[in-house]
Amino acid sequence: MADLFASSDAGEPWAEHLGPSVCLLHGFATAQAQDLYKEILSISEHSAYRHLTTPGGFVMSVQTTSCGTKGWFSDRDGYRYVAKDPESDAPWPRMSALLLSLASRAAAAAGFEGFVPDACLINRYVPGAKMSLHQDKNERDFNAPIVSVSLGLPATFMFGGHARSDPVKHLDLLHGDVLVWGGESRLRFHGVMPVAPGHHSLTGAQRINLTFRLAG
Ligand code: MD6
Ligand code: FE
Repeated sequence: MADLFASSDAGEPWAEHLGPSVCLLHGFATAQAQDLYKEILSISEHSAYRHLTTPGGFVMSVQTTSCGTKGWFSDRDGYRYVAKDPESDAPWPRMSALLLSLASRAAAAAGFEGFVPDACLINRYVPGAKMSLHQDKNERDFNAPIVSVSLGLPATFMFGGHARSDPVKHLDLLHGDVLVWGGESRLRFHGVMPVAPGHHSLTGAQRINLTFRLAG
């Protein structure tokens, strides 16, 4: 369980409240990281990582796959959730009990009880990959939070406001960290700065991010 008073140096998970309905759960996923990573490898063997194209025609630098009953997808026709992997026309791999329980427990630790995601977006960042500022607004119900799990190489997360031009806070997201945002912060702009070169003992030269959502 997240402990507000534990120190990060002790390697114990601890919760940091960063604003209304925004909580950074330091090290929340560290104990399960190896099992998570194994599952992610197996998911990517069924639904391969791919560079998606934005509606504007840009190829994203991150590589993406999904699991769950819905997967996030983007092409010239827009951003959306789809029940099947458009590359294989097969359903996305199922969301395992390990993934579901991690997402629900993290949401609860951040004050969002009863979160049951139906979509888990998996992003792979190699050094240089980034994600521009955006809002997550393809989901049907903005009452559910977003739960974002970081594995592997560290990244600098940008957390802005409700307008693209609002000032941005920079957060370091390390291996095992889980960031949860919802409520009045659910539609805040966010993004990821280019990942710096490096090596991580579990993932090698990659950052993996899982984002759990209720797409609806
Ligand atoms: C991340 N990803 O990869 C954060 N949002 O660390 C996102 O914020 C995100 O990858 C909406 C759609 C796709 C994404
Ligand atoms: Fe997002």
